[in-house]
Formats: sequence, C-alpha cells, structure tokens
Amino acid sequence: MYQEIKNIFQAHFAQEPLLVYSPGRINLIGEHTDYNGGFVLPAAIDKKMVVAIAENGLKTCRLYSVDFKEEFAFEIDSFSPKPSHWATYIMGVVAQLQEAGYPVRGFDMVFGGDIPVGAGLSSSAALECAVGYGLSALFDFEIPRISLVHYAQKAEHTFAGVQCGIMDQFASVMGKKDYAIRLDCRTLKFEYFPIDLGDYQLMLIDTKVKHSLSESAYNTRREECEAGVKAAQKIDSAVRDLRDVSLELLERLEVSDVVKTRCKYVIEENQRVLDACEALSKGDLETFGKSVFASHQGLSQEYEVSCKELDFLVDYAKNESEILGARMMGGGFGGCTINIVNKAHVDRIKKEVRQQYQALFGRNPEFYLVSPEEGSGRIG
Ligand code: GAF
Repeated sequence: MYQEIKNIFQAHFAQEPLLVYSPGRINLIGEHTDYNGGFVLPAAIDKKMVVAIAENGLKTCRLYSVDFKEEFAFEIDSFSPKPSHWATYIMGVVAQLQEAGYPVRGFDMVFGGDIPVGAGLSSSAALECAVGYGLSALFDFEIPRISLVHYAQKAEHTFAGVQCGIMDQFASVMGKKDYAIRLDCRTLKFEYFPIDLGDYQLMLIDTKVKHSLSESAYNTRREECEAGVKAAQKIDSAVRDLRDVSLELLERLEVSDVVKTRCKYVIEENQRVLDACEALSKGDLETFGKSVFASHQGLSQEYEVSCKELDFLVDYAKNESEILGARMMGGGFGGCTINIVNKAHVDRIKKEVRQQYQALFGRNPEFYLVSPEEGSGRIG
C-alpha cells in the first residue's frame, strides 16, 4: 500500500514524497461519552490512512485522493470549508496549523488507505491526523502529539461541521500495539490497557450501511446532553459533565423525558467503562462481555443511535455462546459491530452471519479481525 501510494504520487507530481500514516480506531466500550467529558476505551488498528506529501514551491496545494480517483486544489492563503467533500478534512487541518502560527507552505499530496469509509472506523479522523503529522514532518515543526489531536478534532468541528468528541483523533495519534487506551475525556489523563483476550479475539462485522441520519443526529444528541447538564447545574453548581450527575439527581431535573433518557444512557455508560476496565484487568472476559452487551442495549433503546442491521448482528451474538459481547461502535446508524469471539469459532460464525444477514437485508456483511496497533507514524 505504501509503495502504491508513493508510485501514484511520483506519477502525478514527479518528485519524491515523504510518507506518513495514521490509523483507524476501534472502541471497546464508552460510546457517545467523549463529548460528555466521560470515559472511553478505544485502540488504534492496523487499517491506516497513508499520506504522501512534498513541498511544491507554489501558493497552490494540489491534492489527489486514491480512493475517489479525484483531484482538488486550493490556495494556501485563501480557502474555505467544503463540507461533505474529502478535501475539507485536509483544509481544516491546514487552517488549524496556520491559526496556531505554524509555517505551512504550498504542497502536493496523495492519500489513500485501507480503512473502509462509512464503517465507523474513523477514516476521516485518520486522514486529519495523518495530514497534521505529515505537514509537521514536511515543514519540520514539532507538534506535541496531544496538540495534533486537538488540531485534528478542531478541523472536524470547523471544516466538516461535526461537533465530534476527542476519542477518534486521540486513538489515531496515541495508539499503542497490544493496548487499548482508557481515556478520561475531561482531564485527558489516560492509561494504556493491555488487551490480552486469550482464546478470544476482536472481530468487527460491517453492516455495509450508513443511514443518512448520522451527522444531524450526532449534533442533536450532543445538544440533548448539554440540556441535561444545564438543568443539573441549576440544582448543583458543581456539575461540569453528566458524569457528575447521579441517577437520583437526573430524576429531579426539569427536562423532557427524551433528554432524561439520553442522559441516563451516558451516566450508565461511563460507569460501564470503569466496570469493564476492572473486569478486563482481572482477566474476567465474561463480565467484560456483559458490559459490552449492556452498552449496545443502551445505545439502541435509550440513546437511539442504532439501526435494524446493527441490532440484528447484536441479537445474533447474544444467542451465540461463543461470542462474549457485541455492540455497535462509533456514532451509529450503521457501520460496524465489535464482537469478542472465540477464535476457534470465527469461521463458522462468519458463515452463519453472512447467510442470515444476506437473507434478511439482501447485502453481504464484511468481517475484519482486528487488534490494537501503533498510532500515527512516519514510513521510512
Ligand atoms: C464518532 C465521534 F467522532 C467520536 O468523537 C465519538 O463521539 C463517537 O462517534 C461516539 O462515541 O466517532
């Protein structure tokens, strides 16, 4: 893949590029908690966005997307967001770096990779992080990794219009082989958590659907949670995030039932992350798996960000004794489920799921066996 992207770069721009990558991510548990100042347990994976980049001495930045087979150019001194276009993620990062005072000059870039788009594995965060990493390497300025995470997240807010939390960019930049990251999204304190699943392994099942609601519903959920926090602050001024709100206090809030239900999910999910980490550290995979199933139940019934395809896959897993836990992953409304599957049964389970899913939804699911990998890096 690296060589292919390098070759395409040379064919397009006739010079030697610098190559960097940033990975996609999984999340074991802790969904929609990041923008609520809560806890998450993501990991980087071995599916990556690769960026080939070189300075071009021009005022124009020339881009080529391998996956979309499309070119795009913008002027380094004058550009604006282009929501829903892939170039917006790149321009967003350039804008953040410029605002922070880093010297970004004209460049040529080719990018591509093997993170399936729309599968909830954060291909856009990986692109933002790879671009930030690539620009810092190209123009020789040191950016602390944590600042890179913030610039990438801010690029998503300002240029893609999605008010995402910090989880995806954090995992992509800070990932570590064989470890998940237990991250406190309020303080940004984190701990690398060894992932040793013994006879089990992580398998993603891609529904191959992405329902159109995903972006608008994401921002609505965020607003609903903020409404809950505001109402709680009227009663207890010490409340900063939903994790400071007890279920008893939640009951007393003057908010709609919908807001209460959304907040309840977040409060419980935060606790589930802590419980799941405790179980993991004791090697108690069964208890860990139960928290994972409970997370899906909350996402589907209370937070209402699932869909029939995801629910079907999790219901299947609940009835399969060789899967210890399963849930939807990421923003929702499609993408992948994450499953803790007995290695010896992976092939049988794949076959069964494929048959049943195909019969019900008329499309083939995709399966990815994944494990935690290193975050952003330079190649060569
Ligand atoms: C998306 C967002 F980008 C993350 O910040 C996070 O909120 C996630 O949805 C849900 O947990 O991936």
